[in-house]
Amino acid sequence: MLDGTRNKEIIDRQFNSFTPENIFKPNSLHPEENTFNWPEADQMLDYALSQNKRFHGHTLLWHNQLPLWMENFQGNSAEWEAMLKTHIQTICHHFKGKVKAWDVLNEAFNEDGSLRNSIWKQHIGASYIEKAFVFAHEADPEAILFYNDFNLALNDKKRDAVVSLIRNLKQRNIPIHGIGLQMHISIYYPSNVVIASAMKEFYQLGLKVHLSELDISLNPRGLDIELTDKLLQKQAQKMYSVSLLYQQIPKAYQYGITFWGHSDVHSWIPSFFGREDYPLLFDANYKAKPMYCKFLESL
Ligand code: 9MR
Repeated sequence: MLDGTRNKEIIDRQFNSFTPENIFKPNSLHPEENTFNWPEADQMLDYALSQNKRFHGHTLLWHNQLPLWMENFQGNSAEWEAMLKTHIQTICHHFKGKVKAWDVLNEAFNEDGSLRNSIWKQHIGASYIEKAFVFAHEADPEAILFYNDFNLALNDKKRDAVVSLIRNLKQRNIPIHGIGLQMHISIYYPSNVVIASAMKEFYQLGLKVHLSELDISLNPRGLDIELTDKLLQKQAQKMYSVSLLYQQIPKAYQYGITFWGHSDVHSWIPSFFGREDYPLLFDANYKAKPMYCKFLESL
């Protein structure tokens, strides 16, 4: 039986920043063209703020978790752009002054470095990216705006594509302030050297670095595993190294580390990949794992 009190206690006591895993995504916040769904989102946000947490909005745009009406939207490119603007600005206006930062755009690139053929690219063209950042900035000039993606440390081609996009946006003064390096990593890879050099490449562009969506898989290949202390210690060590490397970034470029959940029982990984795994700080009984202890030790 899951202990709700303990769950709440962990959330309240152990973290200083809050990111909604799903309810700020387009299908949840904007389910029909003229309907925005605020109550659940407001409730979560108000709770987080009442506990003095920073709130990170995830995510204004993505190719997944889109509402059907948006996928089926009919119109020319000007109408698509107007729809994109309304989507972004209605949401940013609603949460203005409360959501500190937004993942404006999530996972816009393919693994080979080409731009994903999302509905936005198809109907507006590649310029949808700069438009999205400009729209968000117009609606909430104080918000810190992020591009967020996975495998940016592991995959040079994808990282190079994102770096060149960001360089281009910055040269033209498009408001982009941070990079979310999704840390869906494992005890085996990417190496610490590769993670450190990816962080450096992005902060040297003048971006705040967010180690976002962190979880450390013990079983990336989906084998039959036995959960041994040795595996848990390896995971703890990886956490320790990543945290220390992060702290070597100049303070002005540190935005924070976000875990993709707190207890193994809530992780997206086992059900999504259909494998046994234990990627988070607390076990299924909300007991702190070695990963938690080493993380604390690193701070
Ligand atoms: O953790 C999220 C899970 O509950 C959802 O079912 C899933 C839907 O695709 O999205 C998960 O979160 C994703 C995040 O929004 C973007 N990066 C990848 C994450 C894991 O899929």
